[in-house]
Parts: sequence; C-alpha cells; structure tokens
Amino acid sequence: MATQSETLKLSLSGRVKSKSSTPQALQIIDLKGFLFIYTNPESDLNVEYGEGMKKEPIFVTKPALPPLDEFIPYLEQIWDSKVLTNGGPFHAHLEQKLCHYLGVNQLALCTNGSIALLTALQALRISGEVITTPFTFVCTAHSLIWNNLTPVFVDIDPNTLNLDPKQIESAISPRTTAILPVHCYGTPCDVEQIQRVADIYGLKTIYDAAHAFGVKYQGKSVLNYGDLSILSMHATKVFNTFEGGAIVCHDEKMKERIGYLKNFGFADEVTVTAAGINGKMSEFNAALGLLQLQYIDANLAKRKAIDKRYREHFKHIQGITVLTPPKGTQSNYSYFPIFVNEDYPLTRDQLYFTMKDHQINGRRYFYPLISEMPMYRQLSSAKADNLPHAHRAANTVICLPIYPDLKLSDVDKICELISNAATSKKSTARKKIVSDTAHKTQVKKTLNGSLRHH
Ligand code: T4K
Repeated sequence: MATQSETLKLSLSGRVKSKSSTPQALQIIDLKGFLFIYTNPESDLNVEYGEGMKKEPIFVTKPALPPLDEFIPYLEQIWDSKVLTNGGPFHAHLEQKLCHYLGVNQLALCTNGSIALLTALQALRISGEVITTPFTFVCTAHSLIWNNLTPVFVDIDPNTLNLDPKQIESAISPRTTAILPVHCYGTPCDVEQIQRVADIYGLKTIYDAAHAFGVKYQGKSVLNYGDLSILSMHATKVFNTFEGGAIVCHDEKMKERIGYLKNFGFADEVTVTAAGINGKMSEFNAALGLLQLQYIDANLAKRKAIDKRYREHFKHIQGITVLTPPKGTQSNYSYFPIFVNEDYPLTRDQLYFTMKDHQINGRRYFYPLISEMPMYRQLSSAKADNLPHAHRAANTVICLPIYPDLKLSDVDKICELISNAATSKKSTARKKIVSDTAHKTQVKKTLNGSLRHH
C-alpha cells in the first residue's frame, strides 16, 4: 500500500527513524510481533501493515479469505437494506446453513467464542464449581470467573491432551454443577466417558469446541455431545467470520433462551427475561460466513495435505512427537502441535527461538498453563503435582504453522530446519531465551508501574 512522503525505517528494536516526518503523526503499535504503522492519521485507508524488517515471515496461521469481489454483492445488500445487526437475514441464513453443514440441530450465532462461552454457562444456570482443564486458551477458565464460578482443574490425558475422564470423579464436590472440557486442537474429548460421569453425578457438560469446527467423531459431529458446545469463528480459526462464535444446542427452547440472553435478555419489546448481554453477530460477519462456507471444504482439504506432509517428516525426526487423533476422528487439521522431548538435542524454547530466528513463528499454545496464572494459582486444584501431564504438554509444545495457503515446500523447509536445528548453534537459541526473560521482566515492570499509576 502507498505510504506518505516520509521515509520510515523501523529499527529491529522498534524505534522510529523518520526523515521529514512529524513524529506525533506516527503511531506504532507492536502487538506480539505485529507492527501496525499508521503513517497518516488523516486517511483511514493509508495504513500499512508490516511485520518489522523481516522478509516473508511465516506465522502460526493466516486467515483464509474468499475473493473480495465475491463479497461486494453481500455488502451492497446490507447497504441497501440498512439492516446491520439484531438478527437480520444473513444471520438467520447462516445459522440455518451452519446447522446443515455441521450436522447439528440448533445453533445460535454470537459475537465471538468468548461471549458464546459466557452465555452458554448462563443459559444452563451453572453455579458453584466447574471441572475443567488447565491446558487450553485462557478464555476457557476466564469464562468461569466472569460467571462467578470456581474452576476446578483436572489433569489431561497425555494421549489426547484433553480432560482425563478418569480423574473427574475425585474432583467432584457437593458444589460441583458442571464439566467444561475442551476439544483441544480439535481432538475430540473422550465424550462417552465424560457423559457417563456427568450422568452419574447429575452434572451439565459444556464443551469448549472453539477449535472443533467440522470435527466428527464416530461419524457424527463432535458438537452433538454434551448439553451445549461453543465454537469460535475468530480470524485464527479454521472457519472465520473475522470475529464470531456460536452456541450449539439440541432443541428450540434452549435456542430461544440463548437468543434472549445474547440480546440483553429481551424476549419482546417490553419483556426482559434475564440479565443478558449484547452477544449478537452482525450482518457483516454473518454475510462473510455465508461466503466462507463455500470455501470451507477446499480449505480443509488443503489443511489435510499439510498435516499429512508434516506427519511424514516427523516419522524421521528423533525426539519430536506428534498427536495421533483417537480412532473414529474426522479431523479439521486446525493446529499442528509438536512436542519436544528430552531426546531432542534442544529444549523446546531453544527450538522455538531458533525457528523465530528463521522467520518461522510457531506458537507455544498453551504455555504458560492457566493454573500458573496469578488469578488461578491460589486454587488448590492448580497445584503442579495435581497436573503433571498438563505441565509436561505446556512445557514441550510448539504449534507449527498450518493454514490453507501454506505451501508444502514451506512445510518441507520448516521440518528441515527442525531436523537441522538439532545439530546446530545452541548458543544462538540460548541468547534468545535470555532476551525472552528480559522481555518478561520488562513487561512485569511496566505492569507494576501501571498498577501503581492507577
Ligand atoms: N476457547 C478456546 C479453547 C480458544 O482457543 C479460544 C480462542 C476461545 C475459547 C475464545 O474464542 P474467541 O473469543 O477468540 O472467538 C488467538 C486467538 O485470538 C484466539 O481466538 C484463539 N482462541 C487463540 C488460541 O489464539 P493469539 O493471542 O495467539 O492471537 P494472535 O493475534 O497472536 O494471532 C496469532 C497469529 O495469527 C498471528 O501471529 C498472525 C495470525 N493472524 C492473527 C490475526 C488476529 C493473522 O494473520 N490475522 C489476524 O487478523 O490468540
């Protein structure tokens, strides 16, 4: 995109060097490696998105988007009708199409996966304690805190990295009302065993299926298990509507209740049935979803080919393990996690930073473990010796890049790097770890500073 006359140069440390610029007119926001450079605040379009000085870095994901010209007619319709949100025609149509595509009875679109999770817990009137996994994105546990619920962490099964059903029973107390498992990376939980425990103890089950769009287990959608499941349609997900989410439920009555809850609790113009929230998906996002659905199968096929290629490589790289989905799984290939074991010559972080040095930006999903975070670590279930498998996974995982546009030749290069890294420059990697620690210390200082400030 065209820039202003100012010649901007960003040093690697993030400082701005500008020839004839007015520095005040420049705003640089560094979001975890993303550099957003605003060169002229007078033009909203004149925004340059860059990624530092690095050339063609590869990120853990890159959103799949349909051709822009195909989206224009949808936008024209919105512009003509002036129906922007509050349950418009695209919203209704996408709900219907997704039910069909996913093979589920009812689905309520939401603003995002987080709101879907908050609302699902409200819809089932969950109270007290909820059993959940610490090996997930922070949002899973945060949704409990936002509902004034107490998370009780249970360790994961080392084979699936999902909540271990064998350990749920011993974590149940008189205050337990629900189980909140996660189909982590899209790998189905042991849904039958979880249901068995839930039935015995009369617990509700809400699946955080943020990663599991399109995943099938034993021939049916994994979203059909439990009382409710939530989906995320965030930019980083297999199926994206920029931001978006959904709650999958079994019957119309529940769909109606969720409909009220995501619209401030309104049942009609004058009746407010609950302290609801604004959790509605806009027409823009819903229209995009309709178009995205036309491409989902092609995108899943590309992901499958990438997953296959990675697996072929990792058969030959010692010290790295990969996950094998349970028998009967039809995967969506949303993530490709690898686990760096003791017999690989580098530590996980050494490999992670070596990859970064080569512009390969994997992610350590999900490190640090939620149970180690300040708002959870005082819980007795958060103790490290209660969660050995979760700790091991968090300390050894790297999610490798996987997205439809990723070239197989890039997959080959990534694997070659991982194979070669084992035998090369450990010192470079160590240096990076020191800088990561320094960065963390800086973040801590800043946080402390801003806390004091407030
Ligand atoms: N439950 C679970 C288990 C979840 O994993 C999530 C979300 C939720 C619930 C909540 O659903 P939402 O409320 O988000 O719908 C990302 C996502 O923001 C988050 O949605 C996701 N899980 C989580 C696992 O990953 P970050 O902080 O890693 O995102 P970010 O911005 O660093 O993006 C990762 C990479 O993706 C970037 O390096 C480049 C690429 N990217 C990202 C964005 C946003 C793009 O190319 N374009 C983009 O617009 O959290």
